[in-house]
Amino acid sequence: VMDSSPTPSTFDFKSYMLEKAISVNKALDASVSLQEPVKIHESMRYSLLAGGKRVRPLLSIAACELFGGHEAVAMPSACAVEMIHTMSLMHDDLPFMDNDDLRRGKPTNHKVYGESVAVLAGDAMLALAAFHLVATETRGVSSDQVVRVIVELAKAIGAEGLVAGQIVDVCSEGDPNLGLEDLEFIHRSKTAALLEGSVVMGAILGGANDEEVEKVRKYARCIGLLFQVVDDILDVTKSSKELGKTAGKDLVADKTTYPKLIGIEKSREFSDELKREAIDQLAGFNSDKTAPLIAMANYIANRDN
Ligand code: GRG
Repeated sequence: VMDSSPTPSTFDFKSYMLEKAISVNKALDASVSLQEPVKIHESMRYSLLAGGKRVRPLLSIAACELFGGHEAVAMPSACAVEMIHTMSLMHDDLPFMDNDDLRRGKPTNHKVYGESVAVLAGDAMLALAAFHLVATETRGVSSDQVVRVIVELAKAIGAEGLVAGQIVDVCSEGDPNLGLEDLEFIHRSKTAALLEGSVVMGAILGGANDEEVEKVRKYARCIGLLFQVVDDILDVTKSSKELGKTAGKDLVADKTTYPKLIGIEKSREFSDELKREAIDQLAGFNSDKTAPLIAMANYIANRDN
């Protein structure tokens, strides 16, 4: 009997990622139409469809599939997490935040549409994400599950999540006394919280019980921090020119990073440890179905840009 389910040794992660990204892009394209007022919808579509690796939606879908849920069940919440991610980048790029001219290889939203539109398009996308979560109910998911999913996303976005990370980051810019604990708080909030939300939302929609949810939550927290530690290591190992930031902005010099605080060797050890801890969480599950999440941990650990 032919078995098409993935096993870690034969699993083709590249094809899996590509295939899922295509379905996510299709769903995102359908989620915002060019209706009136055209300007805001154009601006939303510009950033939402500008590319990006679609890591968060993919994590949601993979976590849902781990517990036997179908891709279609996780798709609305997968779109919602990508909307939140995109709007956070749009706001982060604004001149009074991180002031970036380029994002995903294209001019940033405010460079094309202006600052007011970029703020409002981000706000509208936040609201649109909520609509998509509720749309999940039409796909055979109970209202209890939907409520739990909404709570997860709200926690990941707000002053305990993305916003917490951003405010501490903004307020500590250039602070030479920023320590390891502060840095970890910023990373856990700015990056890990939404990755955690993405995985947990997918797991809930797939029918995971509380114990299972907590296991994948731990997996997600580890890969979230891993993502940032690897990012910090790459900051050191690749030239600042490649970072595509505003010319003249001194990026590497005044930024607190893991290598700066604990050195490159210890940073690499820490990232190995986080990867191992992430994969350990998946040990008790059906090994055929954990392949995408294991591959994702490896991908995040080994990426080179
Ligand atoms: C969320 C209400 C609300 C407000 C936004 C501005 C802000 C608050 C938060 C900023 C958060 C931020 C910039 C986090 C960094 C996230 C991160 C790791 C980005 C890179 O993610 P990738 O590599 O990017 O997945 P692509 O482009 O592939 O999607």
